[in-house]
Amino acid sequence: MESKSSDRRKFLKKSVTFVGAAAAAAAAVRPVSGQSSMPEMEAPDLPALIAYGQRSPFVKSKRISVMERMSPDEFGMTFHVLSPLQDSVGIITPSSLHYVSTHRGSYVPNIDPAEHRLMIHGMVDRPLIFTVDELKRFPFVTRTHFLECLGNRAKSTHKTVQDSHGLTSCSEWTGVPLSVLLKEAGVQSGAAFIVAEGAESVKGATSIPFAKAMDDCLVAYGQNGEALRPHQGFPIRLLVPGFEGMHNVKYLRRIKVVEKDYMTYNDYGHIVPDARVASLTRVIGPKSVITFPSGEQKLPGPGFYEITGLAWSGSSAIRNVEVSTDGGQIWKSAELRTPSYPMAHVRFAFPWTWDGKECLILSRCTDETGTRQPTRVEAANYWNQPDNSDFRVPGADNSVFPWRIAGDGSVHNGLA
Ligand SMILES: Nc1nc2c(c(=O)[nH]1)N[C@H]1C(S)=C(S)[C@@H](COP(=O)(O)O)O[C@H]1N2
Ligand SMILES: [Mo]
Repeated sequence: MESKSSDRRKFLKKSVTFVGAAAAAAAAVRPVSGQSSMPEMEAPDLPALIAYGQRSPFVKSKRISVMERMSPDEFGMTFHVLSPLQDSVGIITPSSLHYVSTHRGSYVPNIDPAEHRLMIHGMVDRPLIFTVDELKRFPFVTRTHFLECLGNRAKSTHKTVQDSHGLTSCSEWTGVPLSVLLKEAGVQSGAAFIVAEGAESVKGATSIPFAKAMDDCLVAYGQNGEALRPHQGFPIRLLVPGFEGMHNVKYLRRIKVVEKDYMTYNDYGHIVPDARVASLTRVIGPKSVITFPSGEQKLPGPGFYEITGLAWSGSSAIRNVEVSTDGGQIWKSAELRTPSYPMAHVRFAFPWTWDGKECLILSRCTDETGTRQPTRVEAANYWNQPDNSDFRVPGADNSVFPWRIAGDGSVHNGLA
């Protein structure tokens, strides 16, 4: 504990140095002789900025933590940090802007990878313990996948798309297929689930069906071309493509092969009397949201715009996205502007001329299994709920979300 808080102080000190450098860089802009009037960037700490690149001081996009969702639970706190989707382009979330969901407050373990181990045991012939370097010697795969927290549900009080949908992000992950490691250990017959556990105090444990563990799960050490970030589980995390965020155990240290679904710290949240709800909490989506124009942005006036946003599904790739600019009466196909990978964000765009009148814009998607994202009315009907805008969709909320564009071009939550 001693060393952790002194590490945190060191970390804080370092980030202060960087903020200082960035501020100095912004202040020190001056015209360069002989070259138009383009200002030049200068920083006292230029070697450090070269060693590990930083963005322009003019770019301000940032994550925000949600005190509202700092939910006290039986064991501590859950801390949520939202990704600024309103500023996103393409499908890769920069690692520094990836959403964060961590139990026990904002605590992030500071793990020395040389000391870290992953143990695979339980119903296996050969219990195994791997160092991180040993894991890296196995054949790797690199795949693009989204993560989404079950807490990602829109409310009428949300102002921006960061508030309403900021608990999803998408990265290119590199790691070893979990199936390779499980085969190495020799799984015994009767294995039905795995229990995965993290190294920090609350352990972030979760139970995952064995078939999923053998299908496409990864023990990931790489994110967007470099090592995982501490907030994403450095040095290794489990990646369970398409499953609710909670199953993607960070700081992964133990996998136990077991004969049934075990109750863990995380799984207790899934004890629900309604089997229909329980069955909807594991696999995410299909889901989409418009990121431009979105809440608190403003269209300068009537004319041409591209409506753009993200779509994703926990069970396959996205096949198509439709956009409505009249509150859901007419739906037209949007264009997919990036490759559509299974269990990944895809970016859609919809060329549009705004006539300057108040309107409601929405998007909905269909995945490769043919499942279409439900409107809130469809979801309300399914759950026999009154169709009011603040009805809480049980399980994962993948309902269609509206933005209202006012006559002055300002954009507002369409549920409000
Ligand atoms: N060890 C550990 N793993 C964890 C968690 C945690 O608190 N501890 N949080 C889970 C939850 S609830 C989510 S939504 C995802 C979030 O991953 P991210 O913080 O990298 O976005 O990690 C999951 N894995
Ligand atoms: Mo989560």
